[in-house]
Amino acid sequence: EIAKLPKETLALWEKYGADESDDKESFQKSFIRHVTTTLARSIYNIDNFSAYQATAHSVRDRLIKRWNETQQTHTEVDSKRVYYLSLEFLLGRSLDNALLNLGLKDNYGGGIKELGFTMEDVLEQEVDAALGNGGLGRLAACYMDSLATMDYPAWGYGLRYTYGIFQQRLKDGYQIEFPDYWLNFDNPWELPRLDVVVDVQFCGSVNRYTDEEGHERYAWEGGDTLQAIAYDVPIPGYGTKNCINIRLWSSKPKRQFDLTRFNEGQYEQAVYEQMQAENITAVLYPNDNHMVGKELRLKQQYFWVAASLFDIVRRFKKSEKPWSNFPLQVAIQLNDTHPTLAIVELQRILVDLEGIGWDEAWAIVTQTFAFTNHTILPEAMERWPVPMIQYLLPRHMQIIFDINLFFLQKVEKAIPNNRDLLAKLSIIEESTPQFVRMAHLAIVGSHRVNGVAALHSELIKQTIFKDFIQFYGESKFENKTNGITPRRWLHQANPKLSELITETLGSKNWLKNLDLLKGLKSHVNNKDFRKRWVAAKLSNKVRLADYIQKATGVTVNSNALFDVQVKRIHEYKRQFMNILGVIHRYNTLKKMTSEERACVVHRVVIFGGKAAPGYYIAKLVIKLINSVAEVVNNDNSIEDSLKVVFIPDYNVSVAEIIIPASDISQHISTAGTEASGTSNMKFVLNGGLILGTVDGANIEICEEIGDDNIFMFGNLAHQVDDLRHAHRYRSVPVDPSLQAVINDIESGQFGDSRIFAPLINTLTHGKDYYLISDDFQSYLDTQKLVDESYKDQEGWTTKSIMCSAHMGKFSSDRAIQEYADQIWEIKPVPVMTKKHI
Ligand code: GL7
Repeated sequence: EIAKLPKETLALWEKYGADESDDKESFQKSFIRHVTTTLARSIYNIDNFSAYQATAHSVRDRLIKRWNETQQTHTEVDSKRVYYLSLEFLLGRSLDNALLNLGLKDNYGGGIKELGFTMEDVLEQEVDAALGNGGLGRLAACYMDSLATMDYPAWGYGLRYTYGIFQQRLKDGYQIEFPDYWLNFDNPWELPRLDVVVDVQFCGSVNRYTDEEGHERYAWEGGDTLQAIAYDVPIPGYGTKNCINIRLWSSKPKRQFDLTRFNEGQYEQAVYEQMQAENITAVLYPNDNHMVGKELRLKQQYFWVAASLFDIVRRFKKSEKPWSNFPLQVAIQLNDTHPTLAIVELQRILVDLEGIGWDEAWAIVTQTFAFTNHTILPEAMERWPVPMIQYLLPRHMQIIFDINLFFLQKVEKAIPNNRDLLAKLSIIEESTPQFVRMAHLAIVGSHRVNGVAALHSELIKQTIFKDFIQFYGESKFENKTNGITPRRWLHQANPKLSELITETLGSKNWLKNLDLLKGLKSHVNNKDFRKRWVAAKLSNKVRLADYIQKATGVTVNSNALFDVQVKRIHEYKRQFMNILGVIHRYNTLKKMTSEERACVVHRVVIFGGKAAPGYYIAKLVIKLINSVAEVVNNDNSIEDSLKVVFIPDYNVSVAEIIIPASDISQHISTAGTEASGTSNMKFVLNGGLILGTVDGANIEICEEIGDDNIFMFGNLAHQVDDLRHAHRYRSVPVDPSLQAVINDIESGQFGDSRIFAPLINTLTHGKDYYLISDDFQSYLDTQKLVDESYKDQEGWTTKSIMCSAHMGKFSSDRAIQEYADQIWEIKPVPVMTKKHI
């Protein structure tokens, strides 16, 4: 109640309100203040890590100011907001990004130097926020950057895992996992909101009763109650005051002490329950494109969804608008099926708690939600056993059955007498036990469903969601091709190239309008520009070579062709095919004379990526890569013409070093399996070429940059089924080059071949599900083409420039604009600068 405060009080607030300026001296003052007060240190005992902390706190102060102004503006304007529900936000480091987005980098860089540190050393101290597995989690982070940059009123909702994705180390060439206890030191990038607490209920029972008006109602009672505590992560936009919020929930027991138990001497039991409650947000599940049906994961999903919806509904109710306005004020995007229970939860809130009739409530729900599908792999489809949901969320299970009943009644009415269709569309899979198909629930409960690249969006209509088209028609299903933020993935990760682009185009506007990159085309023949383009790439390669030396002990030559495949290790992504190709190359080199070898392009083949801890075959691929590297790197007879490295613990920060240094990167999934891929976009934006299959976003990248500038190979998606069928009649691979490589492995060239037998087995006896044999010759041929092209360094440079110049489409700003206009129907809300009251 500001209005009721005395004038003098208001004047004080105005006078002393936080005035954090952005100049060098203000930074230095705040740095020293944080060293001495926040950290309780002095000039005598401050190391790089404390310098990082003090810098981070200084930036945090400025972020909070913008964050406050943004939230106040949004409350005041009260226009429609979008809520992005994602179980993963793979943010990486924050300091450099915040400095660049806030425009503080130069002043702070100069300021910190005078204080006796270098910005580079300070930035290196930060640990990644690794609350995600791979592409899906990083996409959420890029989208938040774009939402902030484009002034959209948006919130992210996720979980504050105590342990992010595991750290990967190598022992004897095998992956071993270590816990990622990232909150070991204080985390300056979150604002604990210990006052924002939401009760979340589990188990209990459902009781029917009749209300005063004689309506039949249901009450969910009893069971356990946990608490969700909010931690807010400010996300600053680039070149704007807008600073949006990701709210991450952490679980806590409802009572600190169960006093009765305590008095009864059941101290251990009381503490145990407390631990159980904290368990829920303890760890991120480390699976990428693979569902593991653990009860704890389902609990995570509901805990997160319940807390988030309570928060969203509470915010809406403050405005005192009628419920029918809810979809005009609120858009909720479901990042994959993980938050699908939100659909059920909102229906429950409206019907059970707000007393709204079922149909009216359901109309509100379906107009509010939209759903993004990120994969067609069958093993990734979420299905939960009905008994498990019944036990944890008894009222939700009833509501799901009702949603299904009313949905199937509509289908029956529209397409009568088609029991087969009903079974196929049903949200319930009629197995023993029954399962809930989360994708079906997400489709039925949303007004829009989208895939993440053109091919993928077509394929979902033809395969996994085919039967829904019969009922809904095509218009509910659409495409939103993924994008990446050019701020982090070019400006921040590749400062030399960013500077060259800015100088060449005459302004930094391209960072907010990536289509402007096409202005580079008219400079493609400019000698000085080309020279600097090549120099930037070389210096990035030197930086990566240093990193490789430190991380693996292997020395690589920065003048060699850097050939990169970094991504989660998965059979469908075919790192196996890559290393089989490397073996082929190695044995070809060995057969050459010294003179012949003098003519070949030297290569450094770089791998990186984590395998899910339970994914045995993927882990064997890592072992094979390391076994091959061991032999190749120590074979002097091939004279440095080939090196193989596996960079451990691939994460966002490591990606920022690798991506700008790549000459060619491999995106070689079996056609039709990679929904989009997003690292492909990052490589090309940085002037790296792609060796890829006709899959995911590779296809659209090819359309934009032209097929002269990309190396595509392999069978097409529509051929995959027939090829798989044909495998059934053969016992060994059909491709002779592949068979030769298998023979090399089996001869023991890379150590005890028995280790690799299970891996080789995936190729033989009618399997080879991912079509390595079918694509192998085409892969080798295209690799040859890469070598030939690289020999023409001038031609290569032209390709490299043309690649970057045509990447405008793949900015996440474009993607977010499409979501905002076509799905969410939200408008930008520029931040009004406020006084401090
Ligand atoms: C993924 C897809 O595999 C990937 O191709 C896509 O780029 C990404 C973002 O849309 O989503 N789907 C998925 O389940 N994971 C992905 O990375 C884990």
